[in-house]
Amino acid sequence: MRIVALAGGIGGARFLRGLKEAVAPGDEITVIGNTGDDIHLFGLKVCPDLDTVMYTLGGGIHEEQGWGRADETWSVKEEMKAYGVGPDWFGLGDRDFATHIVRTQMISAGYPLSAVTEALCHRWQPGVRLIPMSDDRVETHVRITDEQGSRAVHFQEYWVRLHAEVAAEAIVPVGADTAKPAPGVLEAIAEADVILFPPSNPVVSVGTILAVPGIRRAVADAAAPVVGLSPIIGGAPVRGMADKVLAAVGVEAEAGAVARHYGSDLLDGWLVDTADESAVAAVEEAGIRCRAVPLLMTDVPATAAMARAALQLAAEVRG
Ligand code: FO1
Repeated sequence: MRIVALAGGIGGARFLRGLKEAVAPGDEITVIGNTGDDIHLFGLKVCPDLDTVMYTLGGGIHEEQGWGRADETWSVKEEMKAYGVGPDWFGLGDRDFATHIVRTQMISAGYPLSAVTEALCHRWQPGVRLIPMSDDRVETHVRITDEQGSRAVHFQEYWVRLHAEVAAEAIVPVGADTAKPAPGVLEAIAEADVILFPPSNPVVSVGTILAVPGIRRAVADAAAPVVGLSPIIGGAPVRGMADKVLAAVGVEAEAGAVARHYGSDLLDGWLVDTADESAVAAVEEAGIRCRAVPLLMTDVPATAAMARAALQLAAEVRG
């Protein structure tokens, strides 16, 4: 079976670890990774969501953080600070720097991001095919108003330095409108037997992938059933601050509202947590098959059970 997942960062990567446990030998998983979180720092291109998937599935992730490497040291970061060269609010560790140096070196040599990602994955062997949503530069910016007035800040500054504490007035994936799907993205979607939306951020992760011209249409037209898993449980995001960016696009932080935000033209099925059983009827009325199952990714077996539930719902939808 060919499975395609549109994944963001921490939630997406953790789900994929369970999906790998749940699938049968011979099943192939293709991950279309969000690159809107990318940031250029110290002359290096950092791809947080691609790296989180690669490190999580490759065994190098810092488990508690969900991002960055395990067993990190911070000498380079400390030396940059000693030179007074910022920003110092984004935690790049020494091991992680090596990934960004290799990536930037290959891009400078003319390799597209998709080829660079494939090369980095040769080392990590994530057990999935990881393709960036586009080889073109897309960087999500957030419009805010604070004591410095109304301005746009890079998503990472909004997320990491500002802790999403100020209201997001608009979320803009800069460059998305002229970006092209990376080689293999549209083909993977067209050939998929199942398409999954993991419990990633529906606005800045899955939403950004869908904003690349051609991808939303490809998913909507795909023969494969499309099943998503709610990143919102009991009216709040499990992790991260998805509710902050949902508000920016006028979507209530509620399991059923996220399904309706994606819409029945995209989604055939939607899993909500058992705490949100009451949302099932409204999602079904919106034309999306809905089931309530435990969605807390407490460990790999729990996540594998979620993934099996999603694959089961896809089979039901396919009929
Ligand atoms: N998240 C934080 O909350 N603080 C950090 O200092 C931080 C550094 C960082 C470095 C590399 C990387 O790949 C991810 C990093 N993240 C950090 C997470 C990142 O902001 C998020 O994972 C995604 O962009 C949102 O899913």
